Amino acid sequence: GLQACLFDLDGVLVDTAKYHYLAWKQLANSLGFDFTELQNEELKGISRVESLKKILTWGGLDFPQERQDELASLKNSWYVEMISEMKVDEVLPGSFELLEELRTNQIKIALGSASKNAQLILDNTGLTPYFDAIVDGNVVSKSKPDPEVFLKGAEMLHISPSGCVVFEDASAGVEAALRATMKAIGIGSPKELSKAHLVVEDLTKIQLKAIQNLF
Ligand code: G16
Ligand code: MG
Repeated sequence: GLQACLFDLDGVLVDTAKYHYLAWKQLANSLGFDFTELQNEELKGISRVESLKKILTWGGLDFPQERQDELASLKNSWYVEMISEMKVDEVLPGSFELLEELRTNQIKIALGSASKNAQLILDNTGLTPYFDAIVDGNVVSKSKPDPEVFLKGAEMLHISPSGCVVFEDASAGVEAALRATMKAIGIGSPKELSKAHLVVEDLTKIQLKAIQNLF
């Protein structure tokens, strides 16, 4: 049965994608090109270095690794400035209610995010106290769809993958959950997340009963 829930951060609990987009856009503009919000969709769930590589390709540019590292940390400094202002009201609807319900029912809770800034976001939005384990971009070496981020989470909770459910908004994240042999609940469009066991619009649309029914 259900023993633990693992949450992606961006796109599931908070909407930090808009800040990533603004910061990457600022970087692209400073290099003399632009990219669309549709292209930005491809960056969701992808690590910082991989995102930069994609963006440079869109701009028809290539730089030595050293310069790429500089550009990535420049983007990150702008991004960190934006998320430093985040408050509790930026937590997506249904998040606190679901986390409370899980806690009341002794279901373990972990974070499985690609972001190296996850702790700052959790702290600023009041989410930190809900988490029994935090796995973020500082501790994983392989990006989603590799299952490492979720397998590490289950391991830290001392729970077998078969008792875990993952909440994900990115198809690479759903794939990572399936490769970890966990249940996957997609947050967003059923078309893009068709591999998930269940897809809901947002966390207001899911209750403990429905999660337990996946087992
Ligand atoms: C998030 C975002 C990605 C971002 C990645 C790394 O992942 O969806 O767009 O590139 O983290 O973020 P940072 O530059 O802060 O390390 P997730 O896994 O929480 O959806
Ligand atoms: Mg996400």
